[in-house]
Amino acid sequence: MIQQWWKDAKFGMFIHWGIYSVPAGEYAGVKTDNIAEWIMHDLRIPIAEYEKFAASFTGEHFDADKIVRFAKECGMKYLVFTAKHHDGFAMYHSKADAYNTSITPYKRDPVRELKNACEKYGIDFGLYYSQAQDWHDPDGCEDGENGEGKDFEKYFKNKCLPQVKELLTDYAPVKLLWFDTPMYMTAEQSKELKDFVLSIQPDCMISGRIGNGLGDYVTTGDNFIPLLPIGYSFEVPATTNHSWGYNKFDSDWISAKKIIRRLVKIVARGGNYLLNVGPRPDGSIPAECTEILKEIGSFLKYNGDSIYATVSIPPYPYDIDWGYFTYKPGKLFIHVFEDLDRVYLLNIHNKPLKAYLLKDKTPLKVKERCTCEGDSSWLIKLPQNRDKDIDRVICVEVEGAELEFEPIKR
Ligand code: JFZ
Repeated sequence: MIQQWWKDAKFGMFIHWGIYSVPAGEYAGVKTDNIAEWIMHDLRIPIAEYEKFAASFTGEHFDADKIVRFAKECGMKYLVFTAKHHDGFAMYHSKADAYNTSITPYKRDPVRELKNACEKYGIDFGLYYSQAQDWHDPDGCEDGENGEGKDFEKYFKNKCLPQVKELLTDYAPVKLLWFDTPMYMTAEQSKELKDFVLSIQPDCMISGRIGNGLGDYVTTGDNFIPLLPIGYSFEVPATTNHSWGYNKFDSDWISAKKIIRRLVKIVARGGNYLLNVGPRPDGSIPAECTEILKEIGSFLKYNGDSIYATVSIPPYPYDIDWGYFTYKPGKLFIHVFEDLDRVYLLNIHNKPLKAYLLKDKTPLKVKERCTCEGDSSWLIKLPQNRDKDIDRVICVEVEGAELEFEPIKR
């Protein structure tokens, strides 16, 4: 069931870390042109060859405490870590399957370390688990194969369910299980998995990609932001470059400005944003990525009230191209992306009581007037944007618990 902590959180950290970070986008002199964690599949690397990457997985700079503290400083409220990706390698000390971090020189258990750090810093803890695809298990699914000669039930009962059980019991409470790519799973299998999770942890949330419409919310395609309210809670998973797992060639970083504005857009439409980091095999995170996250953190430090615990609102009847609205009972936040010297708005029904720039409380005046056509209007003059803020957030305290837009009159 959807939980309030998740609805209020809005912004989380996704971590894709596994032995795919060792080849980091290149195997035997061939570069993959797809996301790096798919290299085993895309370059047809034989299991015995791929297993060898475990020997170079050193993790000496992996510091769960530092990562979680950093996520918190950047304004992230929850964390989702890849406990097992499609390559079948478990990133924790699994008793159900020996193919896990114990066999690497790193040896440690990052699920344990991240869980402890999340508890320490008050970050809600979630785990990613590839429930259908497993390219290491002879009976796991693989994209593009029809499963001939495979006994999926065997994999499902002998690896998937036992590992899910381990995760839910040894690292409890897991607040969110992020299942992925449910390919070929029947409705019965998705239902069995869901019931199994809930029998162990009734409060555990389940991502949309458990399959067959059984998730607690919709997981959209990467960076696909719904245009209109879809009637369900949703989460947009996304990267800061292209790949989820570390890819040494992927230097096409997305600017913090773009990411901050995407966050605002997603939150304005009622969704959550789960933003990825892909550590190197030594556990370090590329500086380009941490710089982007820091900038988002400095925006949220002063403007977080316009993001966290906001609620979805009806669509504004006009297509404004300079920003977005977010709302929580009694407070309308107007996000201004452009260097406007005034904001003029029609058809907001609620009475404005008080207005200010959110980041420093600079008082602003809302001039109310009825247009010749009888529409209500607000005029808010803005001071110069000396700091060149990516998003200037105006907070207008309003009457009424619900935000109401008046329909466009004929
Ligand atoms: C999946 C994984 O295959 C990928 O490696 C990564 O973990 C990502 C977060 O999730 O990739 C997907 C799955 C579904 C869609 C897009 C990428 N989709 O529905 O558009």
